[in-house]
Formats: sequence, structure tokens, C-alpha cells
Amino acid sequence: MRTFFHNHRLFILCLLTLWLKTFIVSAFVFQVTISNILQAIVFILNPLSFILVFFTIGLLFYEKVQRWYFTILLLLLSITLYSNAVYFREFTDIITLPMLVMSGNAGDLSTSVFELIKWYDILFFIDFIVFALLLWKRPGLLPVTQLGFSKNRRLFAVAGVIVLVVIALSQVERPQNPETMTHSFDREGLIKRYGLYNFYVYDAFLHTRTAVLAVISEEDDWEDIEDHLSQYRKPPNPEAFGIAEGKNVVFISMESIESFVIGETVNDEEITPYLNELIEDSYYFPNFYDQTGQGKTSDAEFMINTGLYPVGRGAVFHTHTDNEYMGLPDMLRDEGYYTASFHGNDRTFYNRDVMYGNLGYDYYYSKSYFDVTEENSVGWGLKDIDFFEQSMDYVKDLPEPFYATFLTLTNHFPYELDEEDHFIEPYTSSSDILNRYIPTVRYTDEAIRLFMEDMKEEGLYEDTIFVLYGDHYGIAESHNEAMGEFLGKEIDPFENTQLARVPLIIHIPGQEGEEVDTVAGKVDIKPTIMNLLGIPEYPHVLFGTDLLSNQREDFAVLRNGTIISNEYMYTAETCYDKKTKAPTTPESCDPIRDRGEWEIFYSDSIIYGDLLRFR
Ligand code: GP9
Ligand code: MN
Repeated sequence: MRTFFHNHRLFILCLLTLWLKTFIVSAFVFQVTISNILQAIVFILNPLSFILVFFTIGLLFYEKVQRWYFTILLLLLSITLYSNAVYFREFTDIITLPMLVMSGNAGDLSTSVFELIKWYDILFFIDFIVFALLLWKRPGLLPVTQLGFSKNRRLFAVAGVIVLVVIALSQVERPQNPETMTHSFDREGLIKRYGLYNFYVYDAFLHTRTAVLAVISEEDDWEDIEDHLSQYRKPPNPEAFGIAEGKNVVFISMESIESFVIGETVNDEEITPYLNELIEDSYYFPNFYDQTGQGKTSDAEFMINTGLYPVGRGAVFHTHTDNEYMGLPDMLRDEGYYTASFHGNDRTFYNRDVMYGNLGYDYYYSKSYFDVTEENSVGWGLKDIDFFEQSMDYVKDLPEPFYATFLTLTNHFPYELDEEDHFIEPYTSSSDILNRYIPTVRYTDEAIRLFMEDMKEEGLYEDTIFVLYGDHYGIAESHNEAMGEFLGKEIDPFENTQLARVPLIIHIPGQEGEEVDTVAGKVDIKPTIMNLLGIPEYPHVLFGTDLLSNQREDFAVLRNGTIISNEYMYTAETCYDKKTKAPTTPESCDPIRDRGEWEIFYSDSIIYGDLLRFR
């Protein structure tokens, strides 16, 4: 053993430091929850299987090659680990392979990325730096020795057995419904069971599988999906059906606005005075959950326009651009609407230039349609007040009725805003992000107020139905301590999921306000709007149900695997009773888990198989 350690010091040190580093990051950065001893053992061992395979192969190489091989492998895996740690700080998720095709978006992300990088991140590479320096200056300290395969069969066999045992252990605790798991419903579970590096082997498998599915899918796949959809379809509320027929439709995507700011104050000042006022005369949904995946803003746009769930890996705007979708704009175009989207960002961001055409938008007023200067920009670009003001020049000339979506931008991470645009003082807490979030939300609220006034001035307000939604979360889980201070309660997994709520406001001028507390998500918007406009839901393929239907069942499934009904919440692999907010018997959540998992499975199948082309 001692001679083995002496002859293969570089191999052993690279392997051990990488294993330790991966374990520390998985446990403390990804904050995986472990609920029993077997899970703990699997979790500790699982990075080893991948590392062992690739490092042991290296022992077969010439010594000179080995030195390069081990250090480059160490560097590559450290980069993988580090990129995921940085990504996790803001997105509470792991990078998937389809996201690499989104790297075209990287330029605009620079303001966000700098906020996420810390000086002490150098520690992620400290082993690599030390080993590389030693190999350069004192190579004798890190010996390597080539091993022939036939002479060392026993050693390779031992490594092989260790790998197999680790993989076998990770199979003991498998999820309830393995069929739906192939759609990587719950990435935290995958990391816990297989480890970060094996996750990529699995992700590569999913990638290939998705490509194959697109080719082999066929018309017959519809039968089961139809059964599922008809089981949950509800008739619309007859009193609401058609009340907005023929009106213009305006959607406002409120960047990163979460529900907790609604009705809330900081230093006795309302954070969203205008939205609070608007809610009084609107349908307001306080239990509306964020169902977006890695495509964030674009995933929200996808749901409102298609009634399907976004995909679990990457942004569907990038991964399945050419599919058939029967988008809401397309449908409204058939009803005589003019359809347009307004957003002060580059037209190619999130592939919108291509995807919008596919969804049925007649026109995309992107960045080049706006006068963007240093003075009227901050953070990600054109400030919301200027954005709406300049948009009005186009809006007033749109042929009516129109369907228009407006995407705000100022309230985007890292929430930068010039002092002169502060309508409220920042909050004071340990989180600069939460502190800065308050004035940027307040700013967007003001921008929306001015836009609504302009709509009135142009005589468009009365003939328009307005749908305002928070596109996704704004404050990442890594700021939960400060969030807890703000809300005056501890943020456990139950409260953490409650923080995934975003506001939904449907404003129809002249209608009385009503708070509708049904548990819901963005897939429910399309059927609701169709019914308000008097367009029958059936035979359209819609996963949500009308939010105003008298027979609606409370239900929302989120892309991280959380499922919520009126009584239960299944989150972080635990079943909560919503009344007591405490864990209850796991079986209580079985029915909603079953529905949720099939729901996502069928929606994914439609997208992966491009099944709408058969309708
Ligand atoms: C980009 C904007 C922000 O155009 O919609 O996207 P996000 O980072 O929130 O997904
Ligand atoms: Mn967004």
C-alpha cells in the first residue's frame, strides 16, 4: 500500500481532493437534504464512482501523459463544480446540457454574473494550483507510474467493484414513478442519488433520448394524453364566459416580482402602491405559483401562450423552437386580432425572434425599436418607465383588437437602480440583493401606473383586458435568512415554496374586484383568458384549468417537483399538511403526486415528440 501511495501520489491526491471538494460543495452549496443513513452513505460515496472510473483509466497511460491527464481532468471537473456552484447561488438549480446552447445569452448576463462571483472562489481551484505548481517546480514530489492492464488486473477489478457497489447503492432508494423520472423532474434528487458528475452522464442520456423521441413519436401517443386531459377539464364559469369578447388583450410580464411584496410596506411605505390599488378592482390570485424552469422569463411566456409546461432542461424557447404549438397569438389572429410583443432587449435573446413567429406574433418590438441611451438605461437595459412611454408611440397605432405582451426589465437581478429613480428607500438587512429589490420593484410599479394612465389617455383602456403576472421568483433561496427577517418567520421548505408565489392580476375595466384564492400556476392563464374572450377551450390542448370555473380544483405542479393542492403540499420530498404547515404522512400526498407527475410527463411528451403537429 505504501509503495502504491508513493508511486501514484498525483493520482491519489487528485482523486481525494476532488472527492472531498465535490462532497463539500454538494452538501453546503447545493444544500441537498438527507433524510436517512442510507441516503447519507450514498451521498458521500456517489461522486467517487465517476471520479474513480476516469482517474483509474489514467493509470494505463505513459507517465508524461498521466501528469497532463490527471491535472487537466482535475481542472475540468473543478470548472464543472465551480460553474454549478455559481449558477446555484442565483438559480437554486444545476446547469443542464441544453443550457449550454443558451450561452448566446451570456453577453447580457454579465451584470448578473459579476454579482455572483466571490473572491474566495479561488478555493475551488486551490488543489489544481498547488499540484500544477509542484509539477512544474518539484515534479519529484508527485510521482506517477504507468500500470499495465494484464499485470494489474486485480487492482482494476477492485476499482470496478467499488464503482459497481456505489451505483448499486444509489439504486436502492428509487423514486415512486420511474417512468416520469426520465424527465428529470427533480434535479436535487438526482444529485443526491447519483452525484454531480454522474448527473451529466444521465443528462447526456436524456439529451439523446429526447432527440430519438422526436423521431419515433406518432399520432397514437395522443390517446393517453387525451384521457388525462379530459379527466381534469372543467367547464367555464358561465357568468364570466365571453365577458371580454372582442377586447384588446394586454399582458404585462412583471420581471422577478414575487407575491410577498403585494400589500407589504417598508418604513410604512407601500412597495407596490399602484398594484395594491389595481387589485381592488381586479381578479387577484394570491396563491399563484411560479412554474417556470431554466428558461425563466421565456418559460412564463411559453406557458401563457401555449398552455403547456416548459421543459425541465434548458429553455424550451431554445430547445424546441420549430415545434407546432397553436400559440395564443396564432389563435387570436384567426379571430381578427393583431398580435405584438414589446421588450427592450435584443431580438435574439431567448431566441425570441424565431419563437415569436412560431407562436403567431405578427410583430416583435425589440430593442432596436426603442431609443436606448446611457441615461435611460440601467442594469439589463432600457428602464421600464421609458420602455412603456416609448412603447405607447407604437401601441396607439396598432390595429384593434390587438393582443400585446410587454416584458418589463428594470426589476431584474442584481436590482440596480440610480438614486434619482428611487421612489422608496432600500430595505436594510444582511442581503444587499433583498435591500435593492425593494426600490426596483417600486420603480416597476410606478412604470405600470404611468402606462395605465397613458392607455386611458389614448382611449384604449376601456376596451382592453389587462393580465399582469410576476414572471418568476426574484429573491433566490440563498437569501432566505434575510427573507426570514423581512417576513418575521423562519423559512422552512414549506415557507420556501410559499415564496414561489408570484402575483397574477386580471383587470377588466368596469368589473368588480375579487380575490380568488385557488392554488394555481401559469398554465391556467391561457384557458382562463380564452373563456373570458368567449373562445371555447375544447378541442385545444391545455394543461391548466379556468381559474374562474366554479368546479376548479386547487392544483399546481412546479418544475422542481413541488406539487400543491388545497390541502397538501409535496415539496423537498416531504408531504406537508397545509393547515398545520407541518409534515404529515407521505401517503397523503400520493394522489397529487401521481397527478402532478403524469401532468408533467404528458406535457413533456407533447414537446419532445412535437405531437401537436398531428392535431
Ligand atoms: C431577457 C429578460 C430577462 O430578455 O426577459 O430574462 P430572465 O433572466 O429573467 O429569464
Ligand atoms: Mn425574468
